[in-house]
Amino acid sequence: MTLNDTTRGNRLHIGLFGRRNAGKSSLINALTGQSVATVSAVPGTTTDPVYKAMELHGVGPVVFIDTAGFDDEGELGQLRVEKTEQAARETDIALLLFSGLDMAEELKWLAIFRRQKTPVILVVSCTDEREAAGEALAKAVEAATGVCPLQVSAVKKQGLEELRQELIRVLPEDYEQPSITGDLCQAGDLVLLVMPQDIQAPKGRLILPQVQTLRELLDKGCQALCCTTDRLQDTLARLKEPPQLIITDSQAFKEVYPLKPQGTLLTSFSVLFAAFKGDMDCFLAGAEKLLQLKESAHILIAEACTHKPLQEDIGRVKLPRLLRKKIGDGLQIDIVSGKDFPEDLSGFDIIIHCGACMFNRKLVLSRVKACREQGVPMTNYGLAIAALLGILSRVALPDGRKYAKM
Ligand SMILES: Nc1nc2c(ncn2[C@@H]2O[C@H](COP(=O)(O)OP(=O)(O)OP(=O)(O)O)[C@@H](O)[C@H]2O)c(=O)[nH]1
Ligand code: SF4
Ligand SMILES: [Mg+2]
Repeated sequence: MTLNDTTRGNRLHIGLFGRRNAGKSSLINALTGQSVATVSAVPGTTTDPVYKAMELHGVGPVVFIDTAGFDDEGELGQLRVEKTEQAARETDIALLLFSGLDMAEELKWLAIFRRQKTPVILVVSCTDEREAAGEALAKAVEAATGVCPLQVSAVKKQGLEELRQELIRVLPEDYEQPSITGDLCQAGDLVLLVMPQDIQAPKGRLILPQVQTLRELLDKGCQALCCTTDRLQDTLARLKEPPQLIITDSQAFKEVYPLKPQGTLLTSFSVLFAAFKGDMDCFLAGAEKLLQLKESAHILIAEACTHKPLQEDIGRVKLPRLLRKKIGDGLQIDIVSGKDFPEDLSGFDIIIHCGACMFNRKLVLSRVKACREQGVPMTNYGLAIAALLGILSRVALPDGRKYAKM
């Protein structure tokens, strides 16, 4: 990605849901003005979710998610429905397509979206084909749901502007992306980023949390200075005044903390992402719980990246090593990556999540909700590492938060 791109994780996710052949892919193509999704009269054309990022006038950077029909059948069909369910968890606004008078499935999904407080726009699709039948279906949908659906034809490009207006109308109020660095720095502040360029950072590139933070600092009017861990001492010595804030990779907390000038705040990329992508209160409480775990505990590490495990990988090697060192060798540690996340969390004593820069906030919050409902604590890499190193109370948290022993 370039510094100009909005990463997928920071875009409004608009998911399209409906039966096979409801016209989901055709509607995405009509909305984006491009042929991004395969359309055919054969039911079950779309299998895995398809993502299409674009700039939607009046809404901003969005990503449309085309999904497999939720009425898919058979063993493979069931797997596709599971992927559609996953897509629903990251959907900020759902477009629910009604394509027939038997609407039991659609009503079931409407109830799911309403339960997870996802705004839903009801759409009667292919109205050009049905003409009068489209009217009748719209009336039936209104009678069953209490909401008047939009009537849309992807082929004739009718109803698209009304749909865009409706998307603007239902935009979640709290959708405004929170800031990454919050009140920890302001325009004119010097911020030092400590970024160890180890094997995890792909050659020639910076990892996403670093890029996103750097971009925000530039937008804020801060002066951003970067160095690797081994250059930190030298970099600080060259400065006339200490920086307002040091943001380090959590893995380097131990080396950076003793070098931090007095009065300079210290935090890490993934501590910042705990608030940006997740729920800081939940993650702080989770970090506290982590310190109370016994050696017999069962821990789940969830990493959003699906890259092949690397030698000194944080989620697979460094964090488990630190956990075992601080809590005990007997710890049972499982690791999941990407969108995989168990529905049943009851066997785990804690979930430790990565910064989730690749995910949108909605998806992380759906995991937080699942943990809360099942009474399993959850924290993230940065807070977990700070807690295990005993420096959590000295790490700066955004937006006036203080770590208070809970
Ligand atoms: N007349 C008319 N036909 C449409 C319209 N939208 C889609 N179709 C047709 O309906 C069929 C299914 O369209 P798709 O867009 O592939 O439907 P889908 O919901 O993505 O289907 P799956 O991927 O199988 O779940 C195709 O033959 C389309 O040409 C529309 O607005 N009007
Ligand atoms: S592991 Fe998580 S925080 Fe790190 S780059 Fe991947 S998605 Fe982002
Ligand atoms: Mg399709």
